[in-house]
Order: sequence, then structure tokens, then C-alpha cells
Amino acid sequence: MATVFEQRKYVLSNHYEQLISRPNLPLTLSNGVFQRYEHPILTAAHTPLFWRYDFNPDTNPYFMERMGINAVFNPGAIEIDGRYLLAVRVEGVDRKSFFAIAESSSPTEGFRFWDYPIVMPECDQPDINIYDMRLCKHEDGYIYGLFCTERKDPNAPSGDLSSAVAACGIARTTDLKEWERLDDLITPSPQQRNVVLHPEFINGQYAFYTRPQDGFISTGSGGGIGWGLAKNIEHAVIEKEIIIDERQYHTIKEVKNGQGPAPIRTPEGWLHIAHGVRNTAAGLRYVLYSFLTDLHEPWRIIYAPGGYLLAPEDEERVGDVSNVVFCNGVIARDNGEVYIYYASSDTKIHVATTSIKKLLDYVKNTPQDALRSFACVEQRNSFIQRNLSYLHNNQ
Ligand code: M1P
Repeated sequence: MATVFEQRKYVLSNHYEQLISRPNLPLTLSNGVFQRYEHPILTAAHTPLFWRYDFNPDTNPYFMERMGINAVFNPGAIEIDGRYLLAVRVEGVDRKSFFAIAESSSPTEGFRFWDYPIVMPECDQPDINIYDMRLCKHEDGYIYGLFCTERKDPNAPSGDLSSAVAACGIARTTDLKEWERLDDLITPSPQQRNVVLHPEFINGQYAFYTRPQDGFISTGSGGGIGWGLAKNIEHAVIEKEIIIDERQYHTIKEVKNGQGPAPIRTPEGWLHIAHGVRNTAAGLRYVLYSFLTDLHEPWRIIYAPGGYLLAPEDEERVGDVSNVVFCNGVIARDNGEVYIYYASSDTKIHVATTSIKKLLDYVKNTPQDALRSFACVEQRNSFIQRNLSYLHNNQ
């Protein structure tokens, strides 16, 4: 008769293989801007069993989970030689995040984690938690990973075990396996999160989208997506930081916002995906929005559609931090296809597919936020009127 160990190992291994090889079909209906899929592409259950279970029957006769994984979310993304690679934020049950690469030959299904998570070297001042890596293939030849490094606030009063300081960690690689850690980014702001490297030199310097913030959670006076240049990347210092996309009262980004992945180069400008946060009686709500910046001045917004591009829907709305979608990874292929990798509620990872052409159409033809109900009704009524007169004249 099979032992408990053998039975459990058999059942769990079968279930795991079924999950990993499950097809993921596009949903039938869409808004035409992007296409959602029926399943998340990665969940905690997709992490290898040998990350979580001791496979030795002598030391684990009940085949118990020894080192659980709580969630996988907020992945950076890159395509290398037709392989789709995600630098996933993996969170253990101990609350600590780390990075691990998941790979597939398909952009929408079949992602498997590499055997080992990334060993990210530490700086002189060790990180307590690292997360949300933005991958950027820079024109200097390296792949950079910019991420949030979080450490306990040294000035927190005794007894305050929550206050933390967020900064931008920088590392580079050529193969996503060996990483060289560089100095953390220095900026005029006390804290930073959601910092993203621009893929090209600007005036011979490294260019960054930033998100200055006064505190760990609250952006305080430092709201908005910022922009700054640094002379070198090994000891990157931004001396002058400007805000290029401000938070705004009673919009989807009234509380905070942040650049998502590195922007996508298109013939008409740089396409950006970002997240905006508003307050509700049920807490913060995170949505994705998009805008276009000038090709030669990537800090200057030339199209800013009003409202959100993608908001949490159905099961995406529930998780460790509910009512959140967050994106720090996108793959834009040479043939114009775009894969938006987004996480829901700090718990799992999904893909939405679209194209450069569709996103350009979206950013150019979606009206700007009119900012007042009266103006929004005017905007919508003129839209309805154009539609009705078109329908009337073309029946
Ligand atoms: O919990 C939602 C998100 O909160 C933070 O983002 P922001 O700094 O914009 O508020 C990050 O911790 C992010 O990882 C998380 O998904």
C-alpha cells in the first residue's frame, strides 16, 4: 500500500502538471482595446513543488508543505529570442518578496519557473524586502532591473514597527541569471517607488521615470510621475526631478500614480502604461491608465486619455490587497503585438493582449478627462449626437 507521502506526492504532482499545462483561451467578449484571458497565467500554485515541499520521505513522511508561497504578482517582462520571460515578485508565507524568472514559448500560457529564484546581491545597507522589478533593455547593452528596496525607517519612534523607507534598487544582467547590483538611486525626494529606466540615453544621460514620495505609503507633497537624468548608472544621482504627470483631484490618480513598465517606442511617440490610485469607502482602488509622450522629449505628454485603461474585474477584485490591478511588465513585439502582464489584488498574474496600433488609436481618440460632471455630460452628449446623426444618415 502506498504511503501517505507517496499518495500526496502523486496527487499534488499530477495537479501541478495539469495546472501548468492548462490552455488559456481569450475571453469571447472584449472592449476592443485589449483582450483578457480566461485564467491567470501565474499563481502561487504555479511555483514548483520542490520550492515548497521536502521531497525526502525520511524527513517529510506526511509530504507537508515546509516553505509555502503566499502570492506571485507584479512581474517585469522581456522577450529574448522568442522566449517570454517574467521577473516575478514572489512572496513567501513569511511576507518577504524575492524575484524569480518564469518562462514560456507562448506569451499567454505555459509559464514555468526556473529552478532557482534570482539571488539579488545586497548593497552595503541590506534590503529588508525587494519587489516590483521593471526590466529594461537599455541601449548601453545591459538588461537593467529597477525595483523597490524597502528598509525599516531608522527614525521611527520605538514601538513603530511599520514605518519604512522605500528606495530604487538597481541591478543589471545580460542573462537574467547573474546580476550585478549597483548603488541605489539617489534623488531629491526622501523616498521613491515605481522608478523606471528609459531605454535610451537622453542628452547622453540615463533617464528615469520616478515617483517621489514623502512617506512610505503616502506620496505627500511628492505626488505624480517624475522625470530626471543621471550622468552614470553605477552611482546614479538625479539632481533635478520634475513632475511630468501630476495627481489630480477627483480622478483615477488623485491619491497616487506611478509609471508601469519602461515605455514602448512607437513611430508616434512613447506609449506608457501607468497605475493610478483613488480613494473609496472600501479603501484604495488601483487601475491602469495610458498616455503618450513625445518621441524626442519623452518627458512631455502629448496624449492623455481620460479615465482608466484597465480596472480590476470579477475575481481580479479580490486578494491580499483587494481592488488592485498593477502592471510593471509589458512585451511589445516587432510585429506590433503587445502583451500587458498585470497582477490582480497583489495575488496573481494575468495577461491582456493588444497591439501598438490599437493602443495608439486608444490614446489619440479617447477624450481627456473633462474633470467636472457638467463638462463630462457635454463631452458624452456630443459623442452621442455624432453617433446618432451618423446612424441616421447611414441607415
Ligand atoms: O498594494 C498595491 C501596490 O502598492 C504599492 O504601489 P504604490 O507605491 O503605487 O502604492 C506597491 O507596493 C505595489 O507593489 C502594490 O502592488
